[in-house]
Amino acid sequence: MKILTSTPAGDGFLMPAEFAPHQGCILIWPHRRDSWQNGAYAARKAFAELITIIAGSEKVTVCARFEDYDEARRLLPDNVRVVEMSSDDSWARDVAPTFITNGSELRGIDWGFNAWGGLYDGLYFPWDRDNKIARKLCDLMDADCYDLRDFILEGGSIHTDGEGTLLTTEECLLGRGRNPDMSKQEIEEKLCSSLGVKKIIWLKRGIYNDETNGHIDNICAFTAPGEVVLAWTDDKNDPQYEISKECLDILEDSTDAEGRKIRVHKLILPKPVHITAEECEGLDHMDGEPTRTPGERLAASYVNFYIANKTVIVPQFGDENDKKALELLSGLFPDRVVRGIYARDILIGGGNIHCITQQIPAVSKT
Ligand code: KQY
Repeated sequence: MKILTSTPAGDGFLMPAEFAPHQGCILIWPHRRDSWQNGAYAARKAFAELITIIAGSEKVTVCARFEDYDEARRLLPDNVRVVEMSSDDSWARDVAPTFITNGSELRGIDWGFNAWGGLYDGLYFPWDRDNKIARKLCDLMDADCYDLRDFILEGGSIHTDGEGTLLTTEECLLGRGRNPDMSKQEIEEKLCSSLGVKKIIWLKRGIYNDETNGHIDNICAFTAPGEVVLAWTDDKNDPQYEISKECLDILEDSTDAEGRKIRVHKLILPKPVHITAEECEGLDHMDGEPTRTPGERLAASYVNFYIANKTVIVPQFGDENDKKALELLSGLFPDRVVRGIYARDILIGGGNIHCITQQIPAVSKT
């Protein structure tokens, strides 16, 4: 593996859309006891169910700590690769490389990671194991690696359409905890030179009370070039209404890099989900992430789905809107089977299915 200091776009590389073909997917086995209740027991079951579905249509690699390796190996199907790797937590979307391609070669980007805001408003300390994962995975995948550790970015804060357009939020990328010394224009230039995009659509804020500072992947996602789903509520008394309406107005007023108007599909949210006292009891205190407070609203959203080669896997919350979300997404992904998995145990960790997965784009063999 070579470490590269040139720019991906200058070298002819770009980040494909998630709905383009994948050669694989990466996840990290959960273990952090202040993120996952009851020693991560229930979260591991949910991860295993998700991994089993994804492994039906792409090669899955799971990173597990030394002490968790045997259990991960036992709970996961034989066609899943389990590798030993240290980590601070389990958010592959944010700590694995962002993979880019020129069509025939795969490379990775190693962004800086500071646990969603560093010492300013980050979620745990230290985060140095997580910050080394991208480079280790590039090595494992035999992918040359761009060293962009001087720029703090998590994969959950960007979505691309593979045709030159990127979606993100100001709340996250312009927040003080990431790159406080860079202007909006400098950040745009960095995204364009790294990901091969030409146009950035900036939404203002993400899902209400999202501890990632409003990651895009919980509120809005491309389903095709020129088409997005947007997390939505019709309840004007919900603080989420104003946030989603603001996003809708921006999107409806935007064109993408190809000049297409954006078509917005409203993906209705579940009713507000709050953590219970019993669930909080199951979270252990550690030096680092503050534990949750009973009654705290969790950032539940159906937008946090993963698009695998043959399936789309969507979080379910035991809510009356679960089925509606599956129906809407089935219509938008007619060539894939849309499947729900019960994801409250992932949500308690602070994210969902998209946040724990990182796709590896397919490349054509030369
Ligand atoms: O949503 C994500 N991409 C990560 C969530 C991190 C939460 C840490 N408790």
